[in-house]
Amino acid sequence: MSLGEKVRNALADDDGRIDAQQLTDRLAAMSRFLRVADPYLPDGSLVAAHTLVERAGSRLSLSQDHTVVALAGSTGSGKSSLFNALARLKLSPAGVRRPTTGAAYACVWGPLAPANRLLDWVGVLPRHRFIRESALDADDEAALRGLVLLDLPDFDSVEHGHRLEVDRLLGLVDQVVWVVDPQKYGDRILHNAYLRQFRAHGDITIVVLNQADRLSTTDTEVVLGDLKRLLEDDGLESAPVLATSAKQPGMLTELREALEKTVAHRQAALRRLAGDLDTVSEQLAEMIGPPAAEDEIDRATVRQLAEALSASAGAPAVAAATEDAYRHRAAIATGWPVLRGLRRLRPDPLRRPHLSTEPAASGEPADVLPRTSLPEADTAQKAAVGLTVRAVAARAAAPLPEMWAAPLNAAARSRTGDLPDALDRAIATAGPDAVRRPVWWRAVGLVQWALVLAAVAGLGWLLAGYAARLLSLPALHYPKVGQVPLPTLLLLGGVALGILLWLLLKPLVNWGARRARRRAEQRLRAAVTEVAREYVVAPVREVLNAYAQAREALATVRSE
Ligand SMILES: Nc1nc2c(ncn2[C@@H]2O[C@H](COP(=O)(O)OP(=O)(O)OP(=O)(O)O)[C@@H](O)[C@H]2O)c(=O)[nH]1
Ligand SMILES: [Mg+2]
Repeated sequence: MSLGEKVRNALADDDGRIDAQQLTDRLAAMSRFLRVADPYLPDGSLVAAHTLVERAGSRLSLSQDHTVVALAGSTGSGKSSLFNALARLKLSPAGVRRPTTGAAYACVWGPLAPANRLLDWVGVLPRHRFIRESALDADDEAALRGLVLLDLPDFDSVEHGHRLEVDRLLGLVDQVVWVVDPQKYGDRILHNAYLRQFRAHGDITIVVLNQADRLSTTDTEVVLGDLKRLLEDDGLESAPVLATSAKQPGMLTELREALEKTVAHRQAALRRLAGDLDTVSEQLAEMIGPPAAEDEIDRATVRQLAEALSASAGAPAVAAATEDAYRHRAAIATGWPVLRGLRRLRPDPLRRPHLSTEPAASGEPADVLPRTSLPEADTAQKAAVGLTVRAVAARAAAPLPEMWAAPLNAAARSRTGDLPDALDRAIATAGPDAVRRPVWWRAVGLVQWALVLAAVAGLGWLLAGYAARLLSLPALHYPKVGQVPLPTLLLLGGVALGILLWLLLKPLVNWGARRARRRAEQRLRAAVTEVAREYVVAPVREVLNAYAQAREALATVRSE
């Protein structure tokens, strides 16, 4: 079979190709997922994903014309012997001393220079790198051009460092050929610690039963059957299983063909990464659940929060003071003028020191925001705020997977330290100075004065009459209204009407005072709700937003 035929055959049965662009898009989505989820999820949970994204980035930026295939297995299974036999050169020492290979060897089919950066990244010592290309057998070896074959140390070594090196390399290579021998093919460590971990990688795994030359054909069949059964248990039923011998070149044909196919497809690197991406994204799937609700934090929860915050910030006291102040100021403006003076002696409820919005006398800069000096929240009020803040977090976390509860709670509480100041400023701005003097107050005030003037005029007139009588001057003749002399009417009518007017207006004043309180309450509630949204709900929304983005990104990673 010519090289061209071989490649065509190989490509003909190449089903399920991985599209490089699609893989890159999925990896980009994984980076996005990590970027948004990283600040909120536990450190340990994202390590595998971070490692994969970094490794994939590096591998894809390096030569995709090369396929890195590792020969892995237990000590003495014949990895180095197979490596040499495939290269048809004695490159890696094989022997009876166990373990023999301590650091990986590499053989590159084709020129070494283009593969050097890849080998630097994989981490093969420069003196352990060889090339397999000669003019003599050029055509024979041409089908393997692009193959970078690695001879790994043993994973079950008495040398601890060997296992670490094997584990590191197995994380980086594009394809693995597991080399087992007739004695140890059922090894527990091999199956549990290694093959099972590769179950997502059936498409880049080949298992060879080496040293088959030591078995009869029948025994080889029996062992192969047993090995396949074990591999099925490992979840690797799709991996090809071949019998090989490093000592008989004829027993390498199948393995060589399998490697030629791998090299021709140039798919192993992509498949490896796609398989890893599947595994990692499956693990991440438990961190993402249903979409976060549209209005994640319902009005009722926000209202409860605003109520607790209002109480803790003393908003009810301000509202009550607003009502009192309305009455106080109405009494001054519309009351019976003689009593107004007494009223004035009492302090305005909204001008009490604790509600004052004037900057303190301690020389604060003039542009500081207004603030009250209401008393600090008591323990019960603080506890109520704590509860409702946690309720906001719990409400948002309800539909989400468990691990989002902690970041949501932390977000809800992240700015609670700033809450007292913010609330105080909000109340100082929205609360006091709410009572504006209605026009009718002034009108009534004028009427009251007119009545007083009338009463005073009546009194003066009457006094003048008495004085005239005392001094035996000619008597004053008072005009009469009905039977009542006008001055008496002016005096009594002025006083009586003034008091009557004041009494009649009382319900109106009370109504106005209650309305002023309700308005103040509304304004305060709006201001406090604004603070609640900014300081508690917004940080929670930020986390929910990250969740939604992470969810969208993971969906892209998992779409195939
Ligand atoms: N008969 C026979 N002997 C083999 C075969 N492969 C390897 N051997 C022998 O098995 C012994 C171990 O071979 P190595 O190639 O050094 O084994 P290895 O897997 O590289 O061992 P480590 O480097 O220690 O991990 C050597 O004596 C080889 O000659 C084979 O296919 N058939
Ligand atoms: Mg070896």
